[in-house]
Amino acid sequence: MIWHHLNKRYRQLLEPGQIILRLKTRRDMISSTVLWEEGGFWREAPMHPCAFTPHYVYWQGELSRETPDPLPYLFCCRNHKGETFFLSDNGKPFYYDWSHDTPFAPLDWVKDAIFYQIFPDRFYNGNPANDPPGVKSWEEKPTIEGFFGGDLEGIWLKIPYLKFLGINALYLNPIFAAPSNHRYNTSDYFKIDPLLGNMGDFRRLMDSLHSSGIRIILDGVFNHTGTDFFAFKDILEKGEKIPLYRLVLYPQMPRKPGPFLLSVLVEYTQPAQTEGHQPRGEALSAVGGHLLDQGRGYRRLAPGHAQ
Ligand SMILES: [Ca+2]
Repeated sequence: MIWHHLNKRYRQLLEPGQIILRLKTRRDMISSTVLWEEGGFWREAPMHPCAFTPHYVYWQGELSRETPDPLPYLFCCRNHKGETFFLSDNGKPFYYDWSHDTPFAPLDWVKDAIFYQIFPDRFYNGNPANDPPGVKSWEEKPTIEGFFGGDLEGIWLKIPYLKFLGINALYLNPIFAAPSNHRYNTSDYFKIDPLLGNMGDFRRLMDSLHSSGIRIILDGVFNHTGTDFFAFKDILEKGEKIPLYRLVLYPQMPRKPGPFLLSVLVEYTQPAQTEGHQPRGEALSAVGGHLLDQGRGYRRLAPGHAQ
């Protein structure tokens, strides 16, 4: 079996004209090539295995496109029995119109990074004073909605342990204000969740991590908000009369806020007419700028997720 999907996991632009294509096969395939048409001729480039799972191989091939036209391509694979298989789009080539895609340039330092991921509520409780009522004891069984009181001070206190592990990069699940323990339902992108600490705690953590040679990546969740986000509450209050927003993922008006996050993407369509409301791109830059104001740099990652 051979799989190829028309998304960024399977085809990606490194720079204009430099294209990566990926393929997934069962492990009995021993070679794969990508064929593409350029100037009326079909060309062929080898693909190399880039990842393995117990049952599958992911292959990757790179090619240079000399024209901005959509790229016609298909794949050829051979298994250990010498049998040849082709993958096309129902008998026709796949087409990749890359002219509107943004190139993705990998960060050099990531190649040597050893990451440690922290779910802040569950890592270490460094400051019991900011625990919520009903906080669970550390030995209790985790639940979907329970809090254990982990916080930024706890991470700061454990920096020596992180250094001992030999990591040099930290990935934090969301730390901005949100009512859940996972904090993927953001209510305020400019505020550290009070259960985790404050901006002073954040600055101290940044300084200590950086002086320890550890980089940090924050999980910025911008493709949906929580039900406490001001714009979402505005929609619930004013309903379809509101002219300011356009619901993107949910064309129907929500009937009620869910107990969990509602993936409602609010797009600012008339920023000039309402004071204090920003177009989406400017709003995201404002969040980044807010972090920069703390003396830190930021870079937007995962372009398909946080646009
Ligand atoms: Ca705490």
